[in-house]
Amino acid sequence: MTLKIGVIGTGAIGEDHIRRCMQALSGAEIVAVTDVNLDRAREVAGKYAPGVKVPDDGESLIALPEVEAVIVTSWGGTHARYVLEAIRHKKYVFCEKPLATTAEDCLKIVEAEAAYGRRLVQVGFMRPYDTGYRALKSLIDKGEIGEVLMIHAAHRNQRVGANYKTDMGITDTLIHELDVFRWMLGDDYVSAQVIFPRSSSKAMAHIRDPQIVLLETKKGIRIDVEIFVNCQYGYDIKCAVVGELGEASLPMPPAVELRKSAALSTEIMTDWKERFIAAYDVELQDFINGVKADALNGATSWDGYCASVAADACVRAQETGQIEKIDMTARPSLYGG
Ligand code: NAI
Ligand code: NAD
Ligand code: ISE
Repeated sequence: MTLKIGVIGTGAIGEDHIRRCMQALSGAEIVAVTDVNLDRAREVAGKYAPGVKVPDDGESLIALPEVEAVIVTSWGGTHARYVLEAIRHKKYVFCEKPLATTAEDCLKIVEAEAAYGRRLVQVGFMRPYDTGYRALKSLIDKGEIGEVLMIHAAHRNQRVGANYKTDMGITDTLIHELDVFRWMLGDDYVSAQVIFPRSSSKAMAHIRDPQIVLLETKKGIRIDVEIFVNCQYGYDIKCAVVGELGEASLPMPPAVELRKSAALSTEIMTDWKERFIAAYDVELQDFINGVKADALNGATSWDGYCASVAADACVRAQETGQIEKIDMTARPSLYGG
């Protein structure tokens, strides 16, 4: 059986996921796409899925009888309403991160899914599907570096567009770390603080960039993450985990070593689409297989909620300059509570 998917939001990652479903993965086809910019939706459909339906809005797409599962790749602030609508229609939904831009909206999704009684939602946190993070987690789980004490991490983008705001450093960018560290450590956060170093003159005047986020977990692990989204030189994701017996670091993606002009160099990627391309492929194939098996894997609505509770605290910390507490509601039994 070929899974029939509808996609809401045909921007950068929406287009890439449509290409993925039509050309790289197996067992699925795109049958409908939409975007607030309908011309953009028609353009992307014409490129990868000519002839598919292009309904006027996300709600009409979700309601189409032939759409068996939905992929939400519109802007973060629109995710909650489409995920809730998909749950209302009892349809499986893959929602790009963040699940919603506030914990309050994530909780509405958790409650709607828990009331339905079965998982329908997979959140697009792809790092747990990345071979580098998996190797790092496996080494930690085997106790190779003893108990984890600290993590030093950095999330650098070459540059961001004019619509990017300082809080998006948290809700759009840091959200990946907030998710992947919970998964890697099997731990939850208790507090967050944000520190602003001198701002880069390469960042637009309306944003503060870089920023440093300090997190504390229930086990007492301390994590510092540098968010620097106009670093100029490339797309660079770093993560060093320090334990009682040693330090383990996220491997760089493989790159040719070039010896030339009395220098040794390796290329650094500039595009997030390329950096995690294999992880996106495995993640979305896992969604397709999960829908067919009626058993989803990957990040749950609860994981999306937990990341957003921490993100909310970080955004508060940006404003107050204080250490902000991170408190979560009780975990519903659907998610192992
Ligand atoms: P984008 O701006 O390139 O594309 C978003 C598209 O959604 C635009 O074409 C826009 O017109 C459309 N859109 C906005 N509101 C809509 C609505 N109400 N209904 C239908 N369409 C709507 O943005 P990009 O980079 O593709 O990001 C989209 C989402 O994917 C964001 O939530 C972002 O956080 C996430 N993302 C995830 C990545 C990952 O590594 N997992 C990487 C990049 C983005
Ligand atoms: P699992 O799927 O049994 O999940 C373990 C726990 O981790 C669950 O309680 C779940 O809620 C939590 N979790 C999953 N994704 C999370 C996330 N993004 N953030 C926070 N918590 C998260 O354990 P697993 O075998 O480690 O698999 C994790 C995912 O990776 C699965 O979806 C699995 O299908 C996939 N996977 C990928 C590969 C690969 O080669 N890339 C190999 C095996 C599994
Ligand atoms: C973008 O939305 C992503 O998810 C990228 O992975 C991240 O690096 C970038 O900062 C976000 O804006």
